[in-house]
Amino acid sequence: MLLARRLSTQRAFVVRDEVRAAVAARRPVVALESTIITHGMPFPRNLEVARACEAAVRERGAVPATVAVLAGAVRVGLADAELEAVAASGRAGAATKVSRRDLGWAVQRTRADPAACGATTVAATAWAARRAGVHVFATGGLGGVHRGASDTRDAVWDVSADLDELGRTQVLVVCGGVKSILDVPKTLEALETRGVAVAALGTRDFPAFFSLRSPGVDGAPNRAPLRVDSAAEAAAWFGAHRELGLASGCVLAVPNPAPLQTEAVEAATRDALAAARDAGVAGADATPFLLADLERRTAGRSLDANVALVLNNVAVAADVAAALARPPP
Ligand code: PSU
Ligand code: MN
Repeated sequence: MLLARRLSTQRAFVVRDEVRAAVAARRPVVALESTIITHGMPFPRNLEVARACEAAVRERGAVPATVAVLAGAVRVGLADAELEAVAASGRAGAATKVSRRDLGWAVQRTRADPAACGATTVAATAWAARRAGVHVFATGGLGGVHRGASDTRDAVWDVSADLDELGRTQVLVVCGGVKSILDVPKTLEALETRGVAVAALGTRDFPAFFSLRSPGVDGAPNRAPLRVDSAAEAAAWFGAHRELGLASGCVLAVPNPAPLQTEAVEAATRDALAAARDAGVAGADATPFLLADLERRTAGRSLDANVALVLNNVAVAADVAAALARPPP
C-alpha cells in the first residue's frame, strides 16, 4: 500500500536525470518558471526566450530546470521537445496557468489530454524546485497584491499565492521585482509579514519590472528593504538564511537592463487596468490580459523590456547558484 502510494507520487513528479544528478553532486542548478512562456509572451518569441534562458544558465556552468506540468507529471527539467510543446501550447490555447492549488488538477488533466500543458507560476515553480532540491529560481516578476485589493467595492481581494508560497519555501527567487501592474508598497508589506527577505541588486530603489522605480505611498520611489552588490554577496546572504534553517524564501530583485521610463509605464498601466475592468477580467486572467494590453499600448516596447529583464535575471541567478555551490574559501 505504502509502496503503491510512493510509486504513484513518483510518476506525478518527475525530475530530469541531468537535474537530479546535478543536485546530488551539489552542482549549480537554476529552476525556471513556465507561465511567462505560455501567458507572458507570444509564440514563437516565447520559445526563443525559453531556449535562450536555458542557454544562458548553461553558459555560466549551471544546469537549467524549467518546470511545467506535461503528460501527467510535474516536471523539473525539460527536454527541448518538451520546451517546444510548452511554448506552442500557449498559442494553441492548450496551456493552463498553474499555481500551487492547481498542481494536482493539472497532473490529471495532462494525463487525460497529452496536448494539454500546465504552466507553473512562481508559487508552483518554487514548490516544485524545492521538492527537487533546487534552491535558486529565476523569473520575470513576482505576483503580489493587486491594485484595489483593499477596496472591495472596486475589485476582488486578489493577492497572489506567490506570496504565501515564498513565506514557506526556502528558495531564492531572482526576479525584476514586483510586476508594476500590482500594488507595490502593499506587496512589500505582505512579503515582510510572511518573513520573506527582499534585497535589490546594486541599488536601494526597489526595481519595478519594466522600469527602475515605482511610485510608493507618498509618491517617493519604493525602497528595497536590503541591498546586495554582487552575485557572491547574494549567495553569502542566502547561504546564511539557509544555514539558520529559515523556512521562508528570499527575493533578489534585479533592475531591468533595458528599462522603460517610469511615468510612461505608469500611464499605460493605468489605462490597461481600466481596460481590464471594462472587460470584466479578473483573477488568474488579470496578469496575462494586462501584459498583452500593455504590449499593444507601448507598441511592443514592454515585451522587449520583459525579455531583456528575464534573460538578465536568469544570468544573475546562474551566477548566484554557482557561488552557492562553490565551497567557501
Ligand atoms: N510576470 C510576467 N508574466 C507572467 C507572470 C509574471 O511578466 O505571466 C506570472 C508569474 O508566473 C507569476 C504569476 O507567478 O504571473 C502571478 O499570477 P497571479 O497574480 O494570478 O498569482
Ligand atoms: Mn490572483
